[in-house]
Amino acid sequence: MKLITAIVNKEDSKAVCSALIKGGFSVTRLSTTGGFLMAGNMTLLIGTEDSRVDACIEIIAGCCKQRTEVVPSTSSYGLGVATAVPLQVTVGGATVFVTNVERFEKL
Ligand code: 2BA
Repeated sequence: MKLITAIVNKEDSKAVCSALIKGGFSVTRLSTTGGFLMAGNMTLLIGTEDSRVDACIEIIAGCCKQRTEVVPSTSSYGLGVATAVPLQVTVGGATVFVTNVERFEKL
């Protein structure tokens, strides 16, 4: 068995969850915050058999888009002079980790 941890954009999370549930997967959603942009995202936990991992990732990939975010960034020119330069960052579609599950119990 595997645990799939998928960090997805908040805007995609409803569609991903619906598609995963329709595909017969069990999903837990956690509201999380990205450490770089400090913006809200959604982390999905999906426990599934090894044979269904690729199907799960395909569903996630089909629902998650890449987006460009513009974030303020400060550039320093020395002598105490600094200006705010907008920085473009490409976010997503999804960041996915697949880990082995040693033991799975429903008590
Ligand atoms: P954030 O940490 O807010 O990162 C948002 C986007 O900012 C990232 O998109 C990436 O394009 C950029 N970014 C992140 N750290 C950076 C850095 N040190 N320098 C320059 N640019 C940086 P994604 O890679 O698509 O990641 C989206 C979200 O997925 C991240 O939000 C974070 O919550 C999570 N994530 C991504 N990689 C991770 C990892 N290796 N471990 C844990 N969480 C991760």
